[in-house]
Amino acid sequence: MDYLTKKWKIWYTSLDVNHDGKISFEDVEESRNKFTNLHELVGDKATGVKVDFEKWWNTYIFRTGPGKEISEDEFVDSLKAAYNKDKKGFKAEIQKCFDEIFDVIDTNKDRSIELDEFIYAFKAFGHENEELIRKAFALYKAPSGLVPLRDIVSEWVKFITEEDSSVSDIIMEAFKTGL
Ligand SMILES: [Ca+2]
Ligand SMILES: [Ca+2]
Repeated sequence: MDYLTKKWKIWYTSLDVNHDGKISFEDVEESRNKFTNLHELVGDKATGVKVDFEKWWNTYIFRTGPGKEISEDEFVDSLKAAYNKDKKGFKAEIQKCFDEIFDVIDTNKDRSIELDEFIYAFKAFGHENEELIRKAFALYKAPSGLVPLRDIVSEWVKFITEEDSSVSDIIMEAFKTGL
């Protein structure tokens, strides 16, 4: 459980887009604005992405109520409760969580993530160090430069749900670099 708790805290920090120490609706606004600006989305596409972002945050991140500021303790406690109640159900929820966000991040809808999509996604979530983002992308060892959506999602699901710290974990490695 300690290992999972440690990773959930890293996840919490990674979602604090404006780096003010808490997750609030401001992080939703900032992430979706950055994302649409970086991809230069306009009109219906921009609106669709903004709606999808808000829905994702409300469904999976604001665990105490839609758009309601959530502290690190509340976030971790809520994940812990869900995990302890039903591990299989928790894993299924996290699978959906990352399926949904990567569907949005895959802007060209080719069911894979290329370097630019990867960089824009991390930048949208407040991670600006492009060198570290590039290094993290390289961890996927994608010879074609395209990481299939299912591979990228399964790594995130492992990061959030795997309690065995001896299992190799790309996301954990990436965050260890200071990403
Ligand atoms: Ca914040
Ligand atoms: Ca893509």
